[in-house]
Amino acid sequence: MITNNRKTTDNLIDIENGEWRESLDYVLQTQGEERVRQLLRLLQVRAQEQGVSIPFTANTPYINTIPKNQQPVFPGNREIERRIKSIVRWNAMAMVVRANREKSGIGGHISTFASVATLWEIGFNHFWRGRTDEFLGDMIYFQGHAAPGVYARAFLEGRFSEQDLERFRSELDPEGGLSSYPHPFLMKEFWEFPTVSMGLTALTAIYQARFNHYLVDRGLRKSSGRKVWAMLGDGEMDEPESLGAITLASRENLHNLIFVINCNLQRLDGPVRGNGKIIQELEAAFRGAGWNVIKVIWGDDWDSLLERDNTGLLVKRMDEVLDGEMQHFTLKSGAYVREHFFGKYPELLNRVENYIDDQLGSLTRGGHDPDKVYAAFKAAVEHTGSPTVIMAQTIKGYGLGEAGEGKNITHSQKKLNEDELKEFRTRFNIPISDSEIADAPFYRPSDDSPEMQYLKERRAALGGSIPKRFGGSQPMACQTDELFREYFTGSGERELATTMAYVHMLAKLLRDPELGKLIVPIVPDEARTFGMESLFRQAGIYSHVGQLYEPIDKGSLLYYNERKTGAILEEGLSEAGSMASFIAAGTAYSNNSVQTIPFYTFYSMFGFQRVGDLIWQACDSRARGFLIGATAGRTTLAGEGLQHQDGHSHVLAMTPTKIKAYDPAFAYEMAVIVHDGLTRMYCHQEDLIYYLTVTNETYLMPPMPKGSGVREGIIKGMYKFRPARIKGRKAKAHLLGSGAILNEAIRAQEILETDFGVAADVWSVTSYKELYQDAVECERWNLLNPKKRAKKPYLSRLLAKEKGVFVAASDYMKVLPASVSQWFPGPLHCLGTDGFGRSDGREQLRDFFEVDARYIVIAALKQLEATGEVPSGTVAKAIVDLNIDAGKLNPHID
Ligand SMILES: Cc1ncc(C[n+]2csc(CCOP(=O)(O)OP(=O)(O)O)c2C)c(N)n1
Ligand SMILES: [Mg+2]
Repeated sequence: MITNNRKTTDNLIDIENGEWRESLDYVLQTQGEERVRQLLRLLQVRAQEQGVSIPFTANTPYINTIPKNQQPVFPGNREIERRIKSIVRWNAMAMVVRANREKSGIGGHISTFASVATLWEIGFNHFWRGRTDEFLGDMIYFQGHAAPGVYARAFLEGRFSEQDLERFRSELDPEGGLSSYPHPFLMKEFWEFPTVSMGLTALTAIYQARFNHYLVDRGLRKSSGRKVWAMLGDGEMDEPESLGAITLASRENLHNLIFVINCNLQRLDGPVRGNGKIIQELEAAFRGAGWNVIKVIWGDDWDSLLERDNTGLLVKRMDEVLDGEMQHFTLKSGAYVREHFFGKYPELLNRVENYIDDQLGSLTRGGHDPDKVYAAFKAAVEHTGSPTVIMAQTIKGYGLGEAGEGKNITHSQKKLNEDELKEFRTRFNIPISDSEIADAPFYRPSDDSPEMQYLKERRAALGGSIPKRFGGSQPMACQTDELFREYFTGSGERELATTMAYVHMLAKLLRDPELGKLIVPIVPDEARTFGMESLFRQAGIYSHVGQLYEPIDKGSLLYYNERKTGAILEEGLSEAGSMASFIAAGTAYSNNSVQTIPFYTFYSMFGFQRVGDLIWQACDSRARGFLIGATAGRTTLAGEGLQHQDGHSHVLAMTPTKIKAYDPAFAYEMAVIVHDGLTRMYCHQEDLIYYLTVTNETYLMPPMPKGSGVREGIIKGMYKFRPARIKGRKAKAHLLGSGAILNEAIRAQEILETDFGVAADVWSVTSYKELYQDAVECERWNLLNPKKRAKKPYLSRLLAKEKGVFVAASDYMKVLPASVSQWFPGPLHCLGTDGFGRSDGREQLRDFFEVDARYIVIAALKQLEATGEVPSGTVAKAIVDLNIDAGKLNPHID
């Protein structure tokens, strides 16, 4: 009886469900989509009014966003495109296999491109436009470790020879090789965007798309409809940077941006979400953030099953199947799919009773179906008002069969044995005979073959081959130092910090009729800290929509002024986003044919150590521009303590070779350096990045000392700032200071001369990195050219005639001066700020880190005592006289 009652209830529910569904179908057919949305919204509101809470879900069912009946007709020749794709697949695989035969362990990836080939081929044949005289081209960020697929296509297009492919990952071959991943630094005419540090692609692509709008809004480029495509991996989306800026993309209505996430459900070690569904998780995140989401999950052969799914049971099964289970459905037989996928519900099992096992075993994924992918790409390029993300389900290692298709080991598979090569060849129908197969030869059809004709015709129609990196835009005329002269004369009676001088200089450059329009000031919510708010009004804060509200401080001179033509990229609290903007602006000379000049000003602590990988990427991108680490110096930034006081960014700046790092003390030094940067980067077109630290300690800015070597010394890293005032003494010390600590060296000079009768020269060291690089260059040259006259490092030449002892003090770690100690003519004592910062005053900090004038004095006396130039006991006495606590905390360990 109970069973019968339940059955009746179930029946009624089924009937009711059917009626609601039919009503919806009817409304859709008669009144369209918008009316359906209205009604659903109405019901949702009504339910809420009655206290029925509807659980939030940003997910749509686990089916394709574009149903079969809305798919456009595929405009290409499916058969020829499949042939081309198969050949690209073969060559991409063969180049990795052969590279690893040649050099075991050289690496490379087969399975990623195998999964993404259809997505890319649809892009290459139908969507991705190259650069022409009229159009700058679309910007495609290729998933980095699928690079063999791009090389293989370039080979078919005749851009690379067989020998080139043989030299994949043999870059040091005398003929040059193909780099492992996309590196503009290594292949500057080919790759445009370095993409292989996971997470940075999504971030940089978003800011690139925004920067393209910025250029148009500032009047530097015409709107052209170019798109930014980021081809991403599903595992890669776990990097915080991947999702970290997606709300910016929707907020800024970046409909010029398209993400394509290759959802092969696997990463390196195993499934991305074995216990869940990565596509659904990402869908919720992107929809929540306001993106247009297009899911391409199932291939064509599922359509008829879905069309007959009147009860929604198939969709329910699709919704519940886990990604970890999907791997089984790839690897195992059709019988397994029948039993475990459809077999969960008897009704579903019935629906496939007319299917043979082979059909069920080969039910395709959306990302391998050209029609579905084409439909998604077309919808994405036509979409307006928001960015689009396409999530395409694919199979990792597609086509590798036993060698790794869908297996957890597939990411690292680099070798195929003869049988596996044969299987691959047969599956993709590549005309290579059994007798040749063992060599995994490359294959290119003849030029007059239908495949080659088609491929060339398609690329010609889309503006030529991609990727292609362009060298640059018109060099800027070399600047005289006219703009900078006012800084050479000193600040008179006015105390200034180098940050203030820098902001003054930036404001001046922004006002310059030639330079001003090219300068891109970037700042992450720290402009007021650096005293940059005067630029708000002068240059404006960029906002695509202008300012829709009246700013609260409108009445003030320095009000928060947002405008469409604003120059300042105020990125909010995102150092990573700011760096991404820096890269976009710093590569505009190549990627946008306009030579913009970024000045990215940030809290120096949150530069190299926070976004070091992006700085590395900027160098690989061949970006040019100025990085300004403000409120720098472990002891100069008082009060802020351990997490803010930077005493090591100059050490980190040693790592990327293309960074020129300076720690200027005075406004004139900064002026000389900025002038040099403008000249070398924008007039001589050198791919460099200038890093300058500036501080907030105010003091009098002296005029530039006279003498021919000063300017050269500033650029090369060191010059004599103030010679000893007492002459003819035996005891001689050289005090080297940098940044604000130069003032301590000047005070130490005074003490040494007045209290100890020791003559002391003061030197300003603007860049230990420059000194170091020059010296190691000379050493290297001397090593390799034993018969030629030895070169002398700048540092050795500068100090050749100097006698005495040397003390170097800076606000950075001791390793910085220690890196050049071997080129000093006498003993060098390094003082520096190793250790964690403290919140306290400048004076206390300099005592704590042992970098103030007193420590410079005792370090000099110590060495002079050792050489007998001051009487023994001098240091001990000085420690007492100068009130130094020898038992104090040790900054290195405490
Ligand atoms: C920051 C970073 N960490 C680690 C790696 C090494 N790595 C390269 S590819 C990869 C897995 C990528 O998986 P997924 O994004 O899903 O790409 P798929 O190969 O599956 O398409 C890893 C861990 C890297 N390149 N960058
Ligand atoms: Mg993956």
